[in-house]
Order: sequence, then structure tokens, then C-alpha cells
Amino acid sequence: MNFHVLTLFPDMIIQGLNTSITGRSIENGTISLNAVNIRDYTLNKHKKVDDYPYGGGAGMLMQAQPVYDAYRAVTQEIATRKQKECVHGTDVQHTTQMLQVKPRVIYLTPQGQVFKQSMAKELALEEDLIFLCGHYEGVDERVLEEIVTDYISIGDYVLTGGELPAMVLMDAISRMVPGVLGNQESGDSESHSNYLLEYPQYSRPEEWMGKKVPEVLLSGDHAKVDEWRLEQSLQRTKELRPDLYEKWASENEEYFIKKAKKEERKRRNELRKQKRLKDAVKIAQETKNTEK
Ligand code: 6GU
Repeated sequence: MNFHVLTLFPDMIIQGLNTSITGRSIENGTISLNAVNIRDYTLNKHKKVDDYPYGGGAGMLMQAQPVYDAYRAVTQEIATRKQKECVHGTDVQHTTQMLQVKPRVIYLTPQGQVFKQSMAKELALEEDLIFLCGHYEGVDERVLEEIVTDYISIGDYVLTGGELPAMVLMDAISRMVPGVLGNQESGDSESHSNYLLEYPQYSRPEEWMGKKVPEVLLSGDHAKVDEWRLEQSLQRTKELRPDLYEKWASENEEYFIKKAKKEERKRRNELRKQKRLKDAVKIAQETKNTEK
């Protein structure tokens, strides 16, 4: 995965992603980060990249020219890289096809579609992604029309710029790129629980401030542990995110059927046990009576 970020604050992006898991992935080449300073592409002799909006109004707008030229520099770089990759290949048809591909350009804006996990998964399939970070009051509409393919927001609140949202997206997308997380920590922790919140977790010691780790987690019975965790996830989600719970429930009807069957079996077994006990008592009583 190659991330390209068009921004007036490239240091912010580099600093933000060069740490922890994303940092490790950049270092080992699983993902790459190309932070491009839009200011480097302005033709204005004072390096200006913004101006007043026509029609008046508050604040300044990012102008079309530097944004477009920064975008062109990135797409040119991608095309050159692909060309080089093709020299080593043999399939000419495939080669031309690859060169025609236009990378997706994501503009971070509160007016966009609200970002969610399914979008992270989908975007992780791309080879290159270009993020355009606006600042000030926004960007000249004409360059947006020309280059942007996706308008994305990270929630219903307003930030000062698109840099933090771009980092949020890159973090979430990176987790879904094969090789970024270890085999153990698959990004698809949702594989068993697509919409569910995480279950509670505990580490050493077994008792802290008088609070004990739930018994089942010490049992070594993996099936029991899995069952307990799923139940905890369900409880939490039902209480904290009923909207997500409903989604999960509607997609996992068989879980509730199985659970109901299991509980019915348990109930019957209990009844049988009680009956056996009653019978035993009765027989004992009768024996006692005949002995008299
Ligand atoms: Cl993508 N940009 C800005 N400026 N503010 C936001 C946002 C994006 N998403 C939520 N608030």
C-alpha cells in the first residue's frame, strides 16, 4: 500500500505515522508514505497557496493551481513506478491496463460520507491512495471536481484541517493491509463478531485491588473461553451500541437458534436429573416402609 498525502503540513503526517505499528510497517516496506507539501508547487513568487473567496465570506481558500500541480506530480510518480514494474513483466496487455489506472483521491471533509470499517477494508485493496487535506475554509471547488473520487468525513464535528482525518484513515486502512498486523492479531478480529464491541480482557496478576480475573479465563478450556468472550461482547454491544447489536443479531440468527436449543437441552437434562432423584427418594422410602 502506497499512501500519498497532499498537505500544507507534511511534518504532521510524517510524525503521526512514523510511530508504533504504522511506523514499523513503513520501515519494513509493507506500506509507504509520501507526504507532499502543496506549497512546493505554487507558482506564486511569495509561495502563497490561498486567497479570498469570490463573493466574500470568512477566511481564505486553498487555490486550485498548487493543489492540481501537486496531484499531477504524484500521479506522474506513480505512472513512472508502474512503468518500471512493467519492464520486468511480459504481459503487454496487462501492462497498458495498469498504466491507465487512476488512483483514488480522497478529500477529507465534514461534508463527506462518514468513514467506517467496511470502507477501510475496501480501500486497503488499492495499491495507491492519494489523500487531499484541506485547510483554512476549504479548497477551490474546481480542482475538487477535477481530481477527487471520494469525499470522506470522520464524524459529525468540525476540525481545523484534513490532516488528522487523513491519519485516522491511513491507520485504519493499514491494519487491513496483509502483513501490517502479525498473524496472531488479524485485523479481522471482527471475523467472528463483525459489529461487536470487544470483550473485557485481563492480564497478571490474578487478583488486583481485591478484583479477581473471571474464573473461566483461568480454566484452560478454549471453547468455554470463546463462548464467554462472545457472550461478553454481545452484552456490551447490546447495552452500549444497540444499533450495532441489531445488525449483528440480524446476520447471526443461527447463533440464537443454537443457543436456544442448547438451553432447552440443559433444561431437559436438569428435569431428568430431578426426576431420577425423586424416583430414588421414592424407592428408598418404599424400601424403608417394607422393612418396617
Ligand atoms: Cl474529514 N475534515 C474536517 N476539517 N473536519 C472534520 C472531518 C474532516 N471529519 C470530521 N470533521
